[in-house]
Amino acid sequence: MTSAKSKAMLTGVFATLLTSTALAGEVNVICSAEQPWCDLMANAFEAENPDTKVLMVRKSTGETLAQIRAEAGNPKVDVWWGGTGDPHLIAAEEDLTQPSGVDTSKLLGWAQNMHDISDGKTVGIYAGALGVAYNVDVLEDKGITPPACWKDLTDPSFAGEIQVANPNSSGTAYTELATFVQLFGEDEAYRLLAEIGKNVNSYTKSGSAPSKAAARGETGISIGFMHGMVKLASDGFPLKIVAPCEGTGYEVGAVSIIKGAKNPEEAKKWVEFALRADIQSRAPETGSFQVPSNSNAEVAEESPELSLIKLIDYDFATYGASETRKRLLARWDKEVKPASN
Ligand code: S7P
Repeated sequence: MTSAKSKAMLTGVFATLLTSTALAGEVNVICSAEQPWCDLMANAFEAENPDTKVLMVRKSTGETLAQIRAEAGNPKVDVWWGGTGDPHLIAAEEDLTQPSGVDTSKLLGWAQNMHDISDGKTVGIYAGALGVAYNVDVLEDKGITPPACWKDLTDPSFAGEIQVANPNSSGTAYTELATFVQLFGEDEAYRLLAEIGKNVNSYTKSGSAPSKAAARGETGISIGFMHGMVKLASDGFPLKIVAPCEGTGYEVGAVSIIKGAKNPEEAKKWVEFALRADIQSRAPETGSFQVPSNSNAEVAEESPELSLIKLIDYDFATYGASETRKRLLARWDKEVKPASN
């Protein structure tokens, strides 16, 4: 082969490589839902958008907030999908996310509310109520009476039996902390949480871990979202779910586009995709039984019926404010964490 000819061929190969790199889009997503749902979303998005590669990692909500704070100015992430709404609202307030410009007219009121209070920087994708689960076999074997109320969890009969996540890393546990403050007032909330802390065997990083541990019988009781507990019970684990007698808080899971996202078009496409009724209706395929935010999406039979649960009027504007979270977490670190054994 002459050098001119081989040079021409190389140029051709090189040009093809360059063109294909330039054509292929990508979207970097942090997923704060459960892994199977994250995987379904990534695969379904790629199937519809064959030119776009989804690069996804799964992280808890508090961890994600810490990452996007650290990367502000040079974001590596385009979209944050899933996870409890308060940290999404905090990211919006701290100017870490940007308005998506999506149509929210098909969404239920609680999902639009997230959009309204964040100036369009986040939007609700699902809702779920907080509750308590217990392993029937574990409590029966130990002769422990199951709890019915939040306050019951302070009872010494539950010593070493309760597992819950750490609200610094977990959105689920932050929802619990904010729920206690709204139900009982701040000082009483911390007193109760410290009392419960004496019965806690572990503060986990992820919010779904305690109920998985309770399902396996590694702990008697867990605090978490009821939809996660329902999934484990429907898988056959001996879990019973309690809607605490005092009432309970709930999450509005959210999606946000990171400010300065390197792939803004793909990011917006992702948000539109995530809000679609047909896409939200697929969550139960992965055992995700949150209530979907699109009014035309199918609600799984297994999804806890929120209207039958005594829900508090969760104040997202207050508990999704940066200053509130900082103050509540500092107090939790000082008064609750050290109380555990
Ligand atoms: O996907 C299940 C779920 O309960 O996990 C999310 C949660 O915020 C992420 O876990 P962390 O508590 O570890 O942050 C919820 O939004 C969602 O419903």
